[in-house]
Amino acid sequence: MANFEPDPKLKFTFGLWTVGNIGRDPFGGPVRESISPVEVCNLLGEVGAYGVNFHDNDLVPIDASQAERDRIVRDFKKAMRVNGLVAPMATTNLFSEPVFRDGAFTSNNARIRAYAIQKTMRAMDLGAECGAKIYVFWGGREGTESDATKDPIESIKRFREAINFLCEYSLKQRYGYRFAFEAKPNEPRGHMYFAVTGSYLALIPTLDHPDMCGVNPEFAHETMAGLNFVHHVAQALELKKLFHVDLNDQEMGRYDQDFRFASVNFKSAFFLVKLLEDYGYNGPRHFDSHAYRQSNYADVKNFAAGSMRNYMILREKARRWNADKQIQSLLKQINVEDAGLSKLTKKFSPANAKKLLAEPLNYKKLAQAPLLYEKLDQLTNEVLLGIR
Ligand SMILES: [Mn+2]
Repeated sequence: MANFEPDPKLKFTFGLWTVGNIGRDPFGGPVRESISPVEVCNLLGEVGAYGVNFHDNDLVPIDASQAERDRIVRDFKKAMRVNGLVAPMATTNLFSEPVFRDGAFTSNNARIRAYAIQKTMRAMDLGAECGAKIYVFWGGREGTESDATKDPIESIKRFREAINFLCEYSLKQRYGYRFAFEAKPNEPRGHMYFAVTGSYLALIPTLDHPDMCGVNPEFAHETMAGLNFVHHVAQALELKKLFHVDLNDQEMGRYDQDFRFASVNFKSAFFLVKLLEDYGYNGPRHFDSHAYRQSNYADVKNFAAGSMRNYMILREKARRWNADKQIQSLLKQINVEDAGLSKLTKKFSPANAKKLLAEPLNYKKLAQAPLLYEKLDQLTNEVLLGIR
């Protein structure tokens, strides 16, 4: 029996706002007492997490004095040390305060845009002080309800300008940050800018420092829009832009549920874990999710432990899938190789094009190659369902 204890090499992290979530929703107030950052660290230490992430104001209240700030940071760093935690990622809250109700970097007000950049610089200082090397940008309020209110082209330019400024700030301060952009399709604004991971992958090459910028895709986000999350992560991985990943779960087409990882979509979660493991993803695996509103803090621990345990179980399933002789033989049969033709199509040249045009490729004969996909998928299910 495999050991499904959390493996520190997999860098399982939780945000302060995840296990510290007090269960507020648009229709009801908190159902759990709020707990301090130190108490969150103690909880994460107990369940064997690797690290803890935070927004600036999860840790330091927005109106805290310098002395309060310093005391909070000192206590937090001590709690991390005591519990064997690190803080690999930090981010900015650019969405809770009324000032950001029409966006931060894309606000129509130049003063609010400047304030958003200023707030982010301070939050980057705080993150660096706690050891963070990844800086996440989720454009919480970057969007519109009516496109009468903002020029979408101007919004892209404003966002780019802010990121370019902040890249320079990180470089000047020698923080060594890598920026990770997080897309979300349809919440909380009526129409969100940069709605999917691919939107950011297209933006990055247009920035002044594309090398220090990547993405932080979140399982629930592409899934709530009915899209295939695994494919989005694959595109980021293939471009070497997967700097961070947010693991949770979500029923398609519903509200932002942020469920425990792999609690709903076992099969997609399996293919995601298999992708990350097969291609040696080495960044933090962050659970951006929270316990059910019915849970007390004892159950919040079950939520956190279950998130990591599900990943460990799916990693074992992926190993089993890769080692399965029947699955491997089917894969071999499906992937038809032809060294001569592959040499021709690898790179265009007039000679290769001429040879390729002369090849007697018959579409009727080619269509006869068997594709036993029902078999392969059934075997996959049997691995997942625990009978193989
Ligand atoms: Mn997230």
